[in-house]
Amino acid sequence: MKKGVLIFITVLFAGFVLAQSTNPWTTDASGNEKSNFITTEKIYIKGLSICNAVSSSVEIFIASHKFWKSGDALADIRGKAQEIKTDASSNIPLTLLWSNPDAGSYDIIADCNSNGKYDSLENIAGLMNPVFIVKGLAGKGTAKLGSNNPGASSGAFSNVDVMQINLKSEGESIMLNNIGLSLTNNLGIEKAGVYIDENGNGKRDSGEFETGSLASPGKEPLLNLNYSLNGEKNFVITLYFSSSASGNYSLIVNSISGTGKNSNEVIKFSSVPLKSNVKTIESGCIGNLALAFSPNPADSGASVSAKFSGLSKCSGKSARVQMTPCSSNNTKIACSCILGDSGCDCKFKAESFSYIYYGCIDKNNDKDMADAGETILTQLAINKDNSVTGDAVKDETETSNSNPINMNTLMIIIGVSVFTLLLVVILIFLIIIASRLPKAKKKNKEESVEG
Ligand SMILES: [Ca+2]
Ligand SMILES: [Ca+2]
Ligand SMILES: [Ca+2]
Repeated sequence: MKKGVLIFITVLFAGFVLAQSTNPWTTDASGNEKSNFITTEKIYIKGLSICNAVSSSVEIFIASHKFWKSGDALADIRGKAQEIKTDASSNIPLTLLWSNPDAGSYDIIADCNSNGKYDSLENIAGLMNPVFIVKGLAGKGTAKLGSNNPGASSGAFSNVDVMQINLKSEGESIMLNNIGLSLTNNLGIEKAGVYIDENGNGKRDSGEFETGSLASPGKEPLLNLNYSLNGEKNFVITLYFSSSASGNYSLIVNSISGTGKNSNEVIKFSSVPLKSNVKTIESGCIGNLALAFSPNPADSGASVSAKFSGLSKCSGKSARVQMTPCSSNNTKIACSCILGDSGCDCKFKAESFSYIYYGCIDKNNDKDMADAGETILTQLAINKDNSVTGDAVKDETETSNSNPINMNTLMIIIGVSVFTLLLVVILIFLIIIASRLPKAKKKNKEESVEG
């Protein structure tokens, strides 16, 4: 091939006289112009009056599409430029250009003067658009229930991990777009969420992020996701319930959709629908009892408001503030109230000393106040100026020291008193017996003498 000064046939002129959109242009194996390929297709090239009529061959570069400037270095995406023999009229006959193309957008540059650089007018490709595009083959997405998919269960839950799904992308990364669900019952569901189950245990743990959610979902909600799936990953679908929720809840995953990162194709995951187990939500009392006093600290003898909170589904239940432990039989109740939807308030008179009070409720109706969330300890401090004992009580041990006589102490006192009384009675009884004994002996003697 001749090097040096060459006279170029201008791109514009060649493009104008040709039916093809670029010169040279890409084709299929039969020589039909084609500019969109997939990675499994072979790409061919044809051209007309390339560079000039003098040269018998031309160096063709394939490079990623860009806006070329004169002097830009040429590097072929295939590793090496391709020298193609031209015919007597400098036409490029139908020639195989790339047999195993990579996905991307490309330009074709004929390096007419063989200097390894792009020179003005050499770029026979279109300026703004790539000469040809290669798309990756659309990947594959498969879904299945996770190996730690939650089983059926029941309880007064406020939220439940209902399903673990295992998603897998093959061929390319898939940007997850959405999950289509069917809820057997959506009454009382406040939110549906999808979490990345990093440790694969089928539960939503702290630090496992939400990748999609929907408030107040209907019966057929579509949950939008935002996650790039590359390989295999577990996800947990969680339902959140309001205090009015009760009954059986389950869901069906009807569709999972994403977009292929290379192919840009919509990918529908196979192996759906997937069905969850049934979760039974009991309309019980849930949450942990919280108790706050106002004012706190208070003046000695002041009216103090006790506010219960932290519970849901507990309407109608009685909560109380007492000075003795919730589990003790001898309750000394400061005040009590009936819970509404968001708690309840009651008032009592502050003692003259700081004190740690017990907040008590029987959430599960088992006649004790010893279950989780049924007891709370809250201190009411007394302002120093009005305080009899001064410092606030620090803990329960100290509390018992500064509290008034409790029932146990009273019982001990009564016990000791009864015991003492009994001893006195026995002593008196013994004295009487002892004083009558000599007389009886004397009488017996007299009777035996008479006999
Ligand atoms: Ca050149
Ligand atoms: Ca987890
Ligand atoms: Ca209980």
